[in-house]
Amino acid sequence: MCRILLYMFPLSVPVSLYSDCGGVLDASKPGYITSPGYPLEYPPHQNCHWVIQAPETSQRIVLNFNPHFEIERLDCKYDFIEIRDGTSETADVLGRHCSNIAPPPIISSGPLIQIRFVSDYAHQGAGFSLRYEIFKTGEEMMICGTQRPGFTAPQFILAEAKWI
Ligand SMILES: [Ca+2]
Repeated sequence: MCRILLYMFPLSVPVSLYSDCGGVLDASKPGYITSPGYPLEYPPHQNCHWVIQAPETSQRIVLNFNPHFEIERLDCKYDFIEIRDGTSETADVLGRHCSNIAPPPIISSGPLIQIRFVSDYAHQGAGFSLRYEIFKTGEEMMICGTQRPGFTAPQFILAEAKWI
């Protein structure tokens, strides 16, 4: 079957249709993963597999999904995105998603996370887009700190003092 297809579709077939999904990614710089063709309809018969890796064992990875999310529903049986907490095939499932509601942020417990995207032969959607980066526990606290009125008041006085 494969051989026949190769003969029928010589080298002019866009390679990206078959090879632009999956890979090993380094989380030391934030990046994006999308389903093939996003935000256009993903092709049928996809089986993409990504592994995202943080440089240090103490680090964790966070995935943030674009709200524009559309994967064939029906119990996430035929098309789905699945996230696992590690690289093994039996690693804990952090989420398996479909339909048009983007998952909330997903955080790994360690430095490795794997993502699978599967589609069957019929009924596609826009797919998904997610941003991956190293999870920083201090970030939320810093944001809260700068928003507190107690912090802005002294800064304001200092700024005025400079002008005088
Ligand atoms: Ca489908």
